[in-house]
Amino acid sequence: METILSVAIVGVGTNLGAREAAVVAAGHLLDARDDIDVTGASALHETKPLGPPQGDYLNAALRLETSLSPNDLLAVLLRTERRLGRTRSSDLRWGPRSVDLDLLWDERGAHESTGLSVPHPELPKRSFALGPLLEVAPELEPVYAQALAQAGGAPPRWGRTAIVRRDVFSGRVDVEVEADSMADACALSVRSAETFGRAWSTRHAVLGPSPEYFEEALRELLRSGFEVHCATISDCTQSQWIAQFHGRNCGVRSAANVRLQTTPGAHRAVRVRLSINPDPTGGAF
Ligand code: A4P
Ligand code: MG
Repeated sequence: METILSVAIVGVGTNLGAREAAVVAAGHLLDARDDIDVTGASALHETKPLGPPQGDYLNAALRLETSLSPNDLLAVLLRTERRLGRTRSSDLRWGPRSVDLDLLWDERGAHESTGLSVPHPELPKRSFALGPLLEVAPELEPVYAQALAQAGGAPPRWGRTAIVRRDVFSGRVDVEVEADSMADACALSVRSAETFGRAWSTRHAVLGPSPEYFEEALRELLRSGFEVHCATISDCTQSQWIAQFHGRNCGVRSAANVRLQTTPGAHRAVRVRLSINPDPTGGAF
């Protein structure tokens, strides 16, 4: 029997802990499921909190194709929040949260049941939800563009710049980034190394809380014949990280040097320098 897939738009909001890593990880965890394909992700937007005084949020939207019913999709979203270590610093309404996944819109139309209202009832009032939503679902402009204008327009895009250098002769890649937390910095640095575009498959490694584990896991993969050019931190509690690596089994073992150097950066920031040197004889770092 043919599976019917429906488009759903999920809003992601986070203002505690490793904010960027939480958004990226939410996308990866959802996409890893057989019954969900993540087909689009908006830019990240930094937004002022709605609700009691608290830190600024990062907001984004994900476009999904799913065979799940809206209720089953909501259950997956709530489970994914828990897997990402959702914590609340208080029980305040609209208080701070490490990750919040809301079902903003579903192509099957309005849906009301116990514990679920779609479209999200607050959507038309919130620029932090509407801006990202229209980026991944431009076909909804006729419905929501006016509401977005009334809510103050799309919030500013947020992004950290990564400095990526690649030596074409040796293949060595150096990435320097600065981010709010170690997990964010690692996620961003390895994601930037990936922009050199190679094919990947997936592997997982469970890591400890310190960056040395991350470095060692990457080195292991390269030794076993995987070219690793993307890694995401899919669980970033302080005691444990689960990293997801994407790479390609190139069949050629390489004893590549991987080095992750971390130093305190500017206000609230960690600076990470990731170096991947595919030729172990190509000189020391
Ligand atoms: N629920 C009903 N409909 C939905 C839906 N369409 N999507 C129920 C997701 N959940 C839905 O949510 C409470 C319950 O809402 C869920 O169990 C589900 O059954 P929650 O995430 O446990 O609690 P919450 O998020 O604190 O409550 P609420 O009212 O959903 O808050 P919102 O609307 O998610 O707002 N400021 C900025 N700048 N950016 C933000 O992202 N987010 C919030 C939270 C406040 N301020 C913000 C942001
Ligand atoms: Mg919510």
